[in-house]
Amino acid sequence: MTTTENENLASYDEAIRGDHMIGQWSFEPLLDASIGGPIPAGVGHVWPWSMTRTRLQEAADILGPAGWGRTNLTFLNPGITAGPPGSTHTLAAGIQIMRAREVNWSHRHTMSALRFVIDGNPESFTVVDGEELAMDTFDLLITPRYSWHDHHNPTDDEVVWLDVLDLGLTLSLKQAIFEPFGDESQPRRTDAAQSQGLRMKTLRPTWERTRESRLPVRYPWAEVREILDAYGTAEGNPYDGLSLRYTNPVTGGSTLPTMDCWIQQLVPGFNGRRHRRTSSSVGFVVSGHGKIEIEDVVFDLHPGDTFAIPNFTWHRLVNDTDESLRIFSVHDIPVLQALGLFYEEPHPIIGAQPAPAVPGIPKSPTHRIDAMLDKDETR
Ligand code: 1HN
Repeated sequence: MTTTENENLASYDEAIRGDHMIGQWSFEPLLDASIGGPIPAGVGHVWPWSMTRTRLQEAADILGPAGWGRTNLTFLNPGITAGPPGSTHTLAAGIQIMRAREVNWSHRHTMSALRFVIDGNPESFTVVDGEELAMDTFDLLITPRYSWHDHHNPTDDEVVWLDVLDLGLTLSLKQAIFEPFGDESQPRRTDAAQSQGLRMKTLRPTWERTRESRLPVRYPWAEVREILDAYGTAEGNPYDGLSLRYTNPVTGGSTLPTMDCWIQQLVPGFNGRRHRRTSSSVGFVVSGHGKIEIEDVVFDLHPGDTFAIPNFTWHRLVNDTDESLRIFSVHDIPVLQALGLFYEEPHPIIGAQPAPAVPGIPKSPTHRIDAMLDKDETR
């Protein structure tokens, strides 16, 4: 284009801006920048436990009992400077403390939330839609979108947890709704036979429709640890190690419609391969030590550290110690899967492998039983 043509176009752009329009050609820089994949939002970052815990104690001292609020500090991604606040563009991880004898008043919101207890107590609990969920150390408690929740600590010890909300997602979709309950505590279900928890087991009432979403689930650590122990020294896959998804106990699907939770066990010597996903995630070191490499930055990981992996950034985990490294993590994968936008490099990893084959079936031609198998089975 000649200088005159350029000037003509520039003044035309300005003129149509006055009529609240933009030309397709103005998107070219954005389109060019998106060749080969989405542009990551923010940067890889680690919030070390020692700093986090100190800051949380300061907040507890300055604020006094939380009452209707929460003594919560949200982790902000240093590379996200515009749009909703968060640890990634969709997820807000934070650290929260409940003082001895404290109650955090009931409210609900369209943001889904979950709590991974760091320093718990079987007598402290959160109430989700009338269900009491104990907050013991390393338990995972789910607060699905728009469920009433209040937190209770009847003990003499502080309770601390990591919470993760789909804050950036819900805010950017302009779907935030908040409602205070108007009282300290919501009513709790007194009839045990009416409990949702009872209906999340393998036996369910024949005469009822099964509720599949908005379940107030508690995943007790004792059960998770038992399962991790059962896998023993299994290495899992070369990218994520032994990575297990907390499933919806009724459907077997994602933990929440917007967020998947994982527990990972990386055996001593695990040297993860680099990969990237269109999803973003936050992780929390439950136990052990290691390293995470995000793009070209290597961070040390210690128990209690929280880290953020932005969408579509190359990353890998390493355990260069002789003790297992256990990581709890949250991913916005279900949202992208639902929209057909989930993509991984260098190749599909999530759900890509068949389940273990039935042992001992002869491969002779007389056993052509493939038609009897489910699509995800091999013989
Ligand atoms: C919230 O309601 C809780 O209920 C925790 O514990 C953290 C961060 C942003 C907005 C609402 C809670 C939150 C939050």
